[in-house]
Order: sequence, then C-alpha cells, then structure tokens
Amino acid sequence: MKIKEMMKFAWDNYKQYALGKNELRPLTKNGHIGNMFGGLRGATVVDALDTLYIMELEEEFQEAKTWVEKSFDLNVNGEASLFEVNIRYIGGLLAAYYLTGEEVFKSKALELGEKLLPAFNTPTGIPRGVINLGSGMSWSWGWASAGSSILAEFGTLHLEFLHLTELSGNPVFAEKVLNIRKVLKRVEKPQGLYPNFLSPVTGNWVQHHVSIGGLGDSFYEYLIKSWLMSDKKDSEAKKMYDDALEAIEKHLVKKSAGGLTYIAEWRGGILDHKMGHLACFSGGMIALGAEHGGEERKQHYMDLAAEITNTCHESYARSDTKLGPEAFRFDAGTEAMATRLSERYYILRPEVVESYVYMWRLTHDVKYRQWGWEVVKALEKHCRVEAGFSGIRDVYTTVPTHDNMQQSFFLAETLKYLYLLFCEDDVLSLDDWVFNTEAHPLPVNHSNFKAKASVQ
Ligand code: DMJ
Repeated sequence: MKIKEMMKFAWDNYKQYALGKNELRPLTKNGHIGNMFGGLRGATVVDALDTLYIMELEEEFQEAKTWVEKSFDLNVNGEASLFEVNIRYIGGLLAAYYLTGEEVFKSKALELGEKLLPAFNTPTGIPRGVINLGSGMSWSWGWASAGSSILAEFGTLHLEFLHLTELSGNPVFAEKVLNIRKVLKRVEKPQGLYPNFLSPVTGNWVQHHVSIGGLGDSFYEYLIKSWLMSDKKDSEAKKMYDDALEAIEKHLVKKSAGGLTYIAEWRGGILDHKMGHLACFSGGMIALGAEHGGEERKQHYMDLAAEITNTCHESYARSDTKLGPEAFRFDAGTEAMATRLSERYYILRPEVVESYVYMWRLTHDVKYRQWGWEVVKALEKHCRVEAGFSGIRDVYTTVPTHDNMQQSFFLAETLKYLYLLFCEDDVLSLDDWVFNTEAHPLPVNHSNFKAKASVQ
C-alpha cells in the first residue's frame, strides 16, 4: 500500500542520514537535535516504533528496537519539555510495549517517567514546563507569562501517567495527574472556559487567553480520552469535558458569512477569528465524545464535528498545494485562508487527517477517505524530496519552499492516521485503544485499571 511505502521511505532516509538524532533534515541529508528533549536522542525512532509495527514493516521495526536497546541513553543532562518528552517518548514507548510485550519498552518508559517527577514539586503540584533530566531542576518557559504553566502541557499527562502507575504498581504517577485535575476543578473558570496559563504557585489563571488550538488543545482531548481509557468509568473526566465543550460552543464556535463553522480564540472576552491547524484535531475529538452521549446530543455533536472537519478540509482545498496553512482566518472577507505570511507554512502536521480518521470510523462517509487521499497526493507532490519528506514554507505556491525538516510526528501521527484511514475498523479498534496526542495507542482498560482512573 502507498502509505506503507511512504513510511518506509521516511524511515529509511532517517536511518541512513540521521539515526540517533532527533529528526532528519531531508534536504541537507543530516540530523537535527533541537532543544525540546533535554539531551534525549532518537525522537524519530521512538515516535516511529508503533507505526512501523502496525504497518508490519518488520525489518524496520527491528532496526528501531535495536537502537532503543543499544543506544537509547536516558542518563542525559539538558532542558527538556515535560510535555514533549511525555507525549513522544513515554507515549511511544508505552504503545510499543503494549503492542509487542517487549520488556525493554516498558522499563525505558518507567525509568524516564521517574525522571519527570521532580517537575511536580511546586506549591500546587502543577508541574512546570521545563525540566533538566539530569538534575531534576525545573522551571517555566521564558515566554510563558509570569512563570505560568501551560494548560495543554500539564493537561496532557493523564493517559500516560495512569499507565505508568498501572505498569509499575507505583501510585505516584496517578497521584500527580489526579492532583492536577483537582486543582483545575477547584479554580474558577471564566464563563466556564479554561484559560491557557495557570500559575503553579498560586493555582490561579495568569491570563485569560482561551484556545482549542495551541496552548489549550490536548487538555480537552485528554479529558474525553481519560473517560474512554477508563472504560467509561471516569465520569468526572466526562463531566469536565462536557462542561468545557458546552462553554466552548457557547463562546467560541462561530459560523462565517460563507457558512463555515470554526472555533475562534478568546482573549478576555474578545474573539480572534482565527483557527490554528492544531485546532483541527477537534473535529475528531468532538465526534469521539459525541459517540457516547444521548441520541439528540449525539447528533448535535456529530454535526458540529462534521462541520469543523469540513472547514479544516476547506483550509486545505483553498490552497494551491492542497495542504493547509498553520493558521487560517475568518475576517475582512477572508474564509479559511492564512492572511499573514508567517502563517502560510505546513510542517507535516497530522491534525486534519486525524479528524478524517475519527469521522471515517464513526460515520463511514467515503468523503473522508477521499479527503485523506488528497493529502497523500499533496504530500507526494510537494513534500517528498530525494531523501525524505519536508515541510513547506508556503502552501499557497507550488514553487518548492521546503523547510528541510522531517518532523518526528510525521511518522508517529500523519502517516499512521493516513494508514488507519484505509484500514478495516478492527485495526486498533476505537473500542479497545485510545490514541495519545502523538497518536500512540494505549489500551482501554476493560478490567481492574478502570477503578484507579476514577479515584478521587
Ligand atoms: C504533535 O506533537 C502532537 O500532535 C501535539 O499534540 C501537537 N503538536 C504536534 C503535531 O502537530
């Protein structure tokens, strides 16, 4: 199948030119390390493991596994993003363990999980965003206002941390994330909304910026997925999700003059009529949450999910490359297009395809497969280069503008979701698996684990 060939191509080039680095630079044919992972290496290896396995790229999976066994060093010193290490490394290792049963993935996940714990040593227990994996010192991002922690970062640990407790028998991981939930339940929410910046010292919001795109996104995703992963026992998470979505719908969801439904951003009550590519995961999330409501409510949310997914498809369809920009706007006559030069890029992100997969699995409307295939063709035409896949700087021109970066999430997510879009529903069935925000599948606990997920 075509998508399997794309994965093999992406992997083979990474292996040839960048094995052990974090990402491949496909134009210059070398590796990129970056500064998100605190000295950890092989982000692409760990992110790719489960995709290689699922696609039955056996030889390539063995190569990746061998690298983890022989070369993946956790004794590093450097400033890491707690969020990124969790979703890519812990998520990737956990998924690889659950799919294969190979102990090496479990032990590395647990060892790395321990290294993240000092980030939670704050007055509220809300972790800071950056941690030195060697010394355990942690601090907030320099760009985050007044030393705050970011909703999408501390709100995107729950799934992985419950599994760390499940696998280790050590309650500490679950305790940390259940405490985060407690703080969030307690704090007053303006209009029922969750702003993106919270002080880890006082437990109060620092700024009233609300977004279902960057800085907020996966917090909402992890609420509904916590409920699903607990085999629908964690009713607290479901209630928080339902309430948050209701507030979002009331205050942020809008329809453009041309009839496109979108989710705006909110700054202290003022709307910014912009939707980020990141926010496009929400079509899938809303459909996933709708699947389990009452009949009328379910239809309402399925309609909303379909409308948002359609808008995100429009953001692709209205570009010359048929790939979508980093952000698109609905103002001054613009509909679903980027207006700023700085927002025209596409870095191989998965969110739109992710929504196609959920919509396909939950409706079986063939248009989602057609839309997915449009993405495959566009990636082949505009992002495939001699030695891998590259992001592009401007989706509105077909003159090549490659950014020379093959993101690890392209292998973890974009290619995995494209593959799943064309598989039978029982390949990683939504009844048995939840995908973490990096598309790493974690099993639903149909037995004892559900009790722990609802502890309070
Ligand atoms: C990925 O690392 C995850 O999907 C995350 O939730 C958001 N950003 C990238 C992909 O765009």
